[in-house]
Amino acid sequence: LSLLSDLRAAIQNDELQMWLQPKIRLCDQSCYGFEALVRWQHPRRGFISPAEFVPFAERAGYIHHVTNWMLEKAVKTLAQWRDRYPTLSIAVNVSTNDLRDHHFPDRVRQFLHQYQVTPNNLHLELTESGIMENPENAITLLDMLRNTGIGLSIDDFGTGHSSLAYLQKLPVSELKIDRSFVINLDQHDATQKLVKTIIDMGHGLDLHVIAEGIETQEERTTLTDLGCDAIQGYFASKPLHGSALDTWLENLPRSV
Ligand code: G
Ligand code: G
Ligand code: MN
Ligand code: NA
Repeated sequence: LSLLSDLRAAIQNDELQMWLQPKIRLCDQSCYGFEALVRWQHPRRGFISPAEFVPFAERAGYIHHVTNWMLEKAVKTLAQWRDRYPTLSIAVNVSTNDLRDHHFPDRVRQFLHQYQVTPNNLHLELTESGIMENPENAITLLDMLRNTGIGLSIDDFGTGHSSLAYLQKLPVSELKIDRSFVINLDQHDATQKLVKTIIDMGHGLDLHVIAEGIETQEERTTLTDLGCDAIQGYFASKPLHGSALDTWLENLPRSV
């Protein structure tokens, strides 16, 4: 319970941070956007991992406050980037609980309007397991979001028991292959075949396919050979914040 009041205070006092991890195209190694990852620097307890407090906030019915905070931060950042980096996207992780709220698409639209940000610069990541908990409801909400022009990604793909029938109906634009398939991919022939099948299926559905958690050159080379579109992971860059993020952005070519 005290963690909940601390989280409330953290949101009020801006103790949360948005870290950004680059998403890199494999065709030319260019950066097209970032995934936003929440971090909590607690004044007494120190760093608290989202792996700990996100599930807690979900159970406490409080996750929408975290999502709202991240959405506003992401949209504010996109507004700051408008002139210098007009094509970069930021993808915010959305909880299954957020999808139960039918006002969610309106809240997202309000932020975009408030900060005058183009919808296609904002992406939302939804986990495969979250979508499949209530696919009919998810499709209704995702249709509303997609009609606004926001990009939608299926996160942690391959771990959430997708029905292929639903996959075809989901108005998503990107599929993110879960990190578990990528670990030492270069050394595992059977996993390579599986990943190739996922990539081909994604392309068959006109989806952009990105693999997450790439840590080595060998994993990147294998994914390039398998036809994957993009990667995210420590090999390209850890999540960035503050001056490290500024430096990364300054080193981008101007016309990305
Ligand atoms: O960033 P890290 O790997 O520590 O994140 C751990 C877990 O927390 C991951 O499953 C990640 O998807 C999730 N996570 C990180 N940031 C957010 C966020 O802003 N919202 C939600 N709902 N989950 C997040
Ligand atoms: O569940 P989700 O896919 O959103 O989780 C993203 C999390 O994975 C982030 O918290 C991020 O810190 C972490 N992450 C990002 N890249 C790598 C990587 O290359 N290796 C590992 N082990 N974790 C990563
Ligand atoms: Mn994610
Ligand atoms: Na992810």
